[in-house]
Amino acid sequence: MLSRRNFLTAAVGVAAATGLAACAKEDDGSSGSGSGGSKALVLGFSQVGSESGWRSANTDSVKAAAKEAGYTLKFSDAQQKQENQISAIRSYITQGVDVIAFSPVVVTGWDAVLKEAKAKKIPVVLTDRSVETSDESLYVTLVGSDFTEEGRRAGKILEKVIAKAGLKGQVKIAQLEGTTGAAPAIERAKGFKEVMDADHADDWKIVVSQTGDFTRAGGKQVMAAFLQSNPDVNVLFAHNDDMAIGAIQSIEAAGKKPGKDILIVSIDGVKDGFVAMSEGKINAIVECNPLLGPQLMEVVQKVKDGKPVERWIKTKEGDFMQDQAAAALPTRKY
Ligand code: GYE
Repeated sequence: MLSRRNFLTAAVGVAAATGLAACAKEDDGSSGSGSGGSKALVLGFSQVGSESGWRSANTDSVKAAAKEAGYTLKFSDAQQKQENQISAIRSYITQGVDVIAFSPVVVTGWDAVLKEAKAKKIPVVLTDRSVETSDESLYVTLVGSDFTEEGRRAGKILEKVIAKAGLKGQVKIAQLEGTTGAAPAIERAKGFKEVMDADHADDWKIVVSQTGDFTRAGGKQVMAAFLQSNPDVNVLFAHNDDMAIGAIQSIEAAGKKPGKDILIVSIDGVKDGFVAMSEGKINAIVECNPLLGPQLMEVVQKVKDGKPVERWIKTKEGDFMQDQAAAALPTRKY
């Protein structure tokens, strides 16, 4: 099972690497004033990519919070490729940063590079997404959401959406999955299926399911294909808002009304998702908060100082139905 299920409090034996300070620490402009003359903490951060509105908000939050904390941030965008993340992490190891944080694009395949970090005593903090590893000591903590719970919440809110729309008879669901092998794709599908298996074995069915890679273009293209192969779908469950927004374009192009002919539930709660919801095109959104920067910086400092941190620091989030969209829109921060 995914190691993120482990709630153990980990005592962090860190005290990273005084001897590593020899490396060049060029300031990339994102460090702030820091605490009076003492050397700024150097954080290497490997981001997944820039695939979605969620990701842009997350990147902005990380950069702003690092600056606010006075850290020197070395940031790289992996363009959704694991090999790019691995080389970014390797380069942070070579540079001898104080702490490495990253949001793993997929769950598997990290042990080798994480062992290299451990050998150099550089602590690793996961943010947003989890990894599967046989060695729990390879990372200190995960700062991020409970995606399985988000999937369950999507299932539960779909019950409300169906009741509200008065949809009777067989519920034929199209699922747009996130990036194949990514924690949020695996776990959101799992949580949603749990609700389906427990309470809707007879009346709900996922008739078609495929990845749209968390992007608008992916959502649009895959939904167009779904509508060809399964023109009778009446519900779309999209693992993020961007894919739902892409799918809406294909639904409209097929002469159908999103939010009416096809009921839509998605996850994230980015501004454009709320706009689509206030226009009646998305029926409900399960929030997944990307503003992890401040929490991450706090944890990074503790880890650097060798203080204990929880094994999984969860994000708090809510659910929104369509009738709340217009009122909530001006207050959305991302
Ligand atoms: O839901 C999606 C993004 O990992 C929680 O990644 C994140 C997901 C988010 O691309 O929009």
